[in-house]
Amino acid sequence: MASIKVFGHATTTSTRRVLLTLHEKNLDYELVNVELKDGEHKKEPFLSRNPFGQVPAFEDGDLKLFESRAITQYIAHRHEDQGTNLLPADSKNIAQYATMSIGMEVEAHQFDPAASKLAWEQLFKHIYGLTTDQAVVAEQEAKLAKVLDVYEARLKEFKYLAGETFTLTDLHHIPVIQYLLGTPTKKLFTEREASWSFVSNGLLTDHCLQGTKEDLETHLMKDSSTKP
Ligand SMILES: N[C@@H](CCC(=O)N[C@@H](CS)C(=O)NCC(=O)O)C(=O)O
Repeated sequence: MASIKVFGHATTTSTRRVLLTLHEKNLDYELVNVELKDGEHKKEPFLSRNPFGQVPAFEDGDLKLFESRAITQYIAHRHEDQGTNLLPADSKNIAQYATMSIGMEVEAHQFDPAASKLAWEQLFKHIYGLTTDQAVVAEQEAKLAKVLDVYEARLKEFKYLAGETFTLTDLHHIPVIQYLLGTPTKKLFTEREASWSFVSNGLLTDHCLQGTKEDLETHLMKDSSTKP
């Protein structure tokens, strides 16, 4: 039995952030499905894992964690010498680490709020038979475009968002970008040359969740009440 357990739902971007990290590290794990449509995340026993009632939660032996980005950092450090290195080239270099941290904060607080709302409006609402609110899409695309302009300038200078090597900063973006590429918002990436090269070459060819892509599509088709 795997000592690592992820409590979450395979369609949600936060759960996928953790699954992707485990894949990059070639680690065995068990995904314990938390059925959001039945409200399992808002009651016990899940609330004992995350009192805020959001997926994912995580267990490695006696250690219990929640917050996807804290979990990915734990995995990246704990298994630093295994699979893809997800930390700065010199993980003991505080300046390099701080640069990666800035990227992770920007993803969480600038990129993800707009990107997740766009995925919900255009992809998940569509699947659930709800109507996309185009005013929300326009508003969130304007916000996302500003973030991508910052990324574009950076990616003209560096291969990845935190420098010349792939790190957690880049990985944290992948789940929602994979969703957005199936929506008209894809244009925000394709019309920015360096960003599109980064997404289409660096992120999605080398580091996407190949192993569970089909599972994801299956889940999306059959489960019609799970928010991203
Ligand atoms: N900051 C949290 C966010 C978790 C989160 O928003 N999870 C969503 C799925 S992506 C969720 O549980 N949504 C259901 C809800 O909030 O009721 C993390 O990164 O783990």
